[in-house]
Amino acid sequence: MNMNAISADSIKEKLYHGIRLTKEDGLFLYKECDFLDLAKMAKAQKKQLSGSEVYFNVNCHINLSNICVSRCKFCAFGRDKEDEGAYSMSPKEAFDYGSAHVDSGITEFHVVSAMHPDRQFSYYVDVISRLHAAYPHIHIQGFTAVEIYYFAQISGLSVRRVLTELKNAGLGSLPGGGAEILDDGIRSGLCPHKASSQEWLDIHGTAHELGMKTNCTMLYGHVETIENRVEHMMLLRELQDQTGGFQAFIPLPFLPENTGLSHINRTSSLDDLRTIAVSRLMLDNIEHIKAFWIMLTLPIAQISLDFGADDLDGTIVEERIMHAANANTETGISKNHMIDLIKKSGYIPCERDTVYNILHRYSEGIAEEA
Ligand code: V47
Repeated sequence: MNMNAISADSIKEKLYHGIRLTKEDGLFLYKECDFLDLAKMAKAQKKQLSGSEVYFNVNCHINLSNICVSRCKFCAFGRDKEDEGAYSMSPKEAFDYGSAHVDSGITEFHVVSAMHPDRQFSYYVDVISRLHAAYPHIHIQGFTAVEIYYFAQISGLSVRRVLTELKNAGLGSLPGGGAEILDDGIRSGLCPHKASSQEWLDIHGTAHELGMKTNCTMLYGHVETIENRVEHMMLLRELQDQTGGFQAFIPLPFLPENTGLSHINRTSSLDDLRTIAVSRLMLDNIEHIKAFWIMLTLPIAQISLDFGADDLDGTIVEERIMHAANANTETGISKNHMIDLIKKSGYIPCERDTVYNILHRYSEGIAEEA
């Protein structure tokens, strides 16, 4: 008998003793592990980290523009300037859009744009400054690392300086987008004009050094292999060992409709749930795994809470990037709907702010664990 063979039992044993899983363990979990064994292990890890709590926030996405010079193959959102449906908000329009949603109790503006051909870096600083000056109590999470990289290119400033100026204007943290798959072979086919894998990682490392928390994502279900996915997780884990600045990992299933890869089938729900569970087990140093319901759909996001996820993102108000690729979900849901979904899964809904301070625990009617 091969004593070194990987099995669900050998992985359980490692988890029990707090031993870090290897790349080979990750490949086993993806390719061979029984689905329900995997779910059990991931749920146990989730319970150890966050008990019965499941987090969400009340946020408003502001997508400043869809005019983009990058035109990544996986994206249905980007347009050329002269294309039908191309838009770009002025700083005032962005401010008015955000302001219109302030009374609904949001605690976060989630500001993401595109690599716009003409906007100067000062435009982005202006947008953040206006929102922050008027609503200093609302956290602004904004600009993926690829946007930060682009701002450095168009301004001639260093990444550190770009981040510092945005932080001084009121930017609180960075979202996790733009990571796609951290493999330059894959990136050269998928998004050749964007920051490389190392540049993406370095920008997050710099943000962490500047005291800004960030999230990280993985876009999966296109041309990558399972090996690419596990290696992607290990690169994130490595950076997190050094900086501790990642708050949450968000696996994003690729939505092929209206993209340059529309011949690819949408991921299966089994793959989505397996990816959530594997990430919970591999990313032992990232506290939260977010099930982004906009792409997973609400029912799968709800089930993912038993596969290791502990966060359902936000109420969102109006999401545009995924809906350009026919996400087949609402563009936003109410807070009560979010609370109800989490409660019906047997978990305690906890409204959080962007950096995971708990604002309200909705524990009525839910049994607390001893
Ligand atoms: O980087 C674009 C992805 C990301 C498609 O940090 C697509 O909390 C699937 O980063 N199918 C942007 N995915 C969104 C993002 C994000 C979303 C939610 C929460 C957070 C967070 C961050 O969306 C892009 C890309 O990976 N994306 N097009 C598509 N067709």
